[in-house]
Amino acid sequence: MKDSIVLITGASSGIGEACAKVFAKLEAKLILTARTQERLQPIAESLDCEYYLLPFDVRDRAAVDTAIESLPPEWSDIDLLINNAGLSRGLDKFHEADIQDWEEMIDTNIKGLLYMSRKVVPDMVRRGKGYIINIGSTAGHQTYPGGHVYCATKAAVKSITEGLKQDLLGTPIRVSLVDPGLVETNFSNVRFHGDTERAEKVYQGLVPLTPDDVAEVVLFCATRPPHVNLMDIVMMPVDQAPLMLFNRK
Ligand code: 8X3
Repeated sequence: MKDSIVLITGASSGIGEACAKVFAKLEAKLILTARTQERLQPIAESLDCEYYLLPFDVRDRAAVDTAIESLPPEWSDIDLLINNAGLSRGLDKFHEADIQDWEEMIDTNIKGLLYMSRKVVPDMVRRGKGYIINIGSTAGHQTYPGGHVYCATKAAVKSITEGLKQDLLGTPIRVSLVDPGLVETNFSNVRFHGDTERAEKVYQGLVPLTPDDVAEVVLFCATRPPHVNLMDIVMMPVDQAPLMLFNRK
């Protein structure tokens, strides 16, 4: 990975931040993106590697285009795009859910990932070099009560990943999906709009994955030989099994 240019969306916390750390250890050159520079700066300063900070909102298509176009030539040949930016909002029944929550999840998890990929992948194809790793979720494989739209966005990420792989067949570009289950980050806190007590309950009585666990798998994908394409890695804590509902109340 030394000197490879790795762009990570949502790099200011959780899985994105953990990815930055593991790729920095291998001396990759990191383009870290998130909505605000202030949250990226301290993370970047803790890394022992070259970095470039690119604050923008993946939900804003024009901002995505401008940000990528603004990269200086020495940073513009992106070797690995990690589409990590994503969130969940709400766990209410479908007929009681806040439509604004839906908009935010669809705009970030689906449209943001599409804008980023559509902007970055053509150049990878032109150069005959590149790799896209999307962060999905076990929620893309199973819908749980109150999960309707969040699960749908992650199912969309799975479909988009497969579609991209289909359409890149015949090129050396690789595409992978990493689907984590319960990972203890601020994910649930964001989902419950800052209700920390409720968020903590999600992980009570079990040992969840850590962001580092997921980042190690992303790194494993990225360090396979060039002819190996890991398509979809579903990972969960030992304390989780498919179709378990947990404390999602
Ligand atoms: C995160 C996993 O099960 O909390 O995407 O939705 S879950």
